[in-house]
Amino acid sequence: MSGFTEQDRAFMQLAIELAEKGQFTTTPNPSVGCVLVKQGEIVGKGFHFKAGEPHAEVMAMREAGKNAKGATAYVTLEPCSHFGRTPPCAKGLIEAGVVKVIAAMEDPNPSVAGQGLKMLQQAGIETAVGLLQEQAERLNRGFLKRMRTGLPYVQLKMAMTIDGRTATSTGESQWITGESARIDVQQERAKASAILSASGTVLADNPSLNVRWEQFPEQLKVDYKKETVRQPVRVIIDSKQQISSQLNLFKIDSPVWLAGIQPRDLTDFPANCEIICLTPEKEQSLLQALMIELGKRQINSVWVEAGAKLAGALIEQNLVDELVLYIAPKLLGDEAKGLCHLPHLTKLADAPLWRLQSMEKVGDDIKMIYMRK
Ligand code: AOF
Ligand code: ZN
Repeated sequence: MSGFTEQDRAFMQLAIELAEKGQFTTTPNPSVGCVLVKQGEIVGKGFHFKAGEPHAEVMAMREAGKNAKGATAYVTLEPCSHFGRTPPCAKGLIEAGVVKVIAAMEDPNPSVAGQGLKMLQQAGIETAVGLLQEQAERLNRGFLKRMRTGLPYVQLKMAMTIDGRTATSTGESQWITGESARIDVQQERAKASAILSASGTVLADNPSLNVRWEQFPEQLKVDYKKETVRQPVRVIIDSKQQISSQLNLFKIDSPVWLAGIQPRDLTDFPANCEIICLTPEKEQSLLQALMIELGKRQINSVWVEAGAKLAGALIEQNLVDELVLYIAPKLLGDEAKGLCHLPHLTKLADAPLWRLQSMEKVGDDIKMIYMRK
């Protein structure tokens, strides 16, 4: 017996939909939604838009005004108990006279971690946790992984043919998937804190690896305005220092972090470029050291767009949380380039296993999301 009613479920569903409105902008903070309900009527709705700006509960309380007194709050994450960039929401809810708080999940942020709920309980407010928790977890998988492990959530994007090829034998790859899939990639990039690639891919394709708002579907543009576009940090693994300042990467005004093991003189580079000089500890790979560093830099999620080598290395080192595959209805044959380079894999029993999370049609292509088993 969960103790939650159908009505509770519907209000939490609405809170999750509100939280989704912040999914392109809140990093390094989580996306959070809040609905205040009194006698079955919604009196306030809110969501967290951006780090530094008010939390979801504050937005909902502002809308509710005096009506917050006696209301039940449905929040997708435990109300915070700490003074961060903003004051504690739990205190705000107490002062507003809210009588009950239903949270989809606890906040694993060590500054909160149950303290928000405790604060509410000590003030005599009834609390409940766990309503639509799975959806709430999925919404903030980046933030949650970083809070729980210190590492970012890694999504490896791969666009391929039916036979798992990414380019012809001569290297032609533009474009494997159709326009709809490429628009979908734009939205996925926009949700990520960082986009990761390697110098080989950047030198071959000269990509910008940015978010192009113009390509978003019209219905999304209603909530997600051009002026609010947040460009993810572009992280490029460039151990051999092959990246030059002339590349398209530097024509976009958002940070580029070049990761390697040597310091580098950046005199010729624009101000948006920074070096991440890694010193992996014993038994630690460069990629592991990079992920630890990105976590320290508050990167919640990493969207990887790279070639077979980096894809293979990330998989081999167990650094991928999610595969995002776009499969185009084309065949390129076995001379064409493969999806990921796994040279050490010789036994079937050693093949990394994945669990299908979702499958949908995007234009003429199929999008499949697999989670690491
Ligand atoms: C909430 N409601 O809407 C959000 C919460 O620096 P601050 O003040 O923005 O605090 C950020 C932390 O607060 C963040 O790491 C997470 O633990 C929590 N986020 N909490 O009650 C919200 N965005
Ligand atoms: Zn808060």
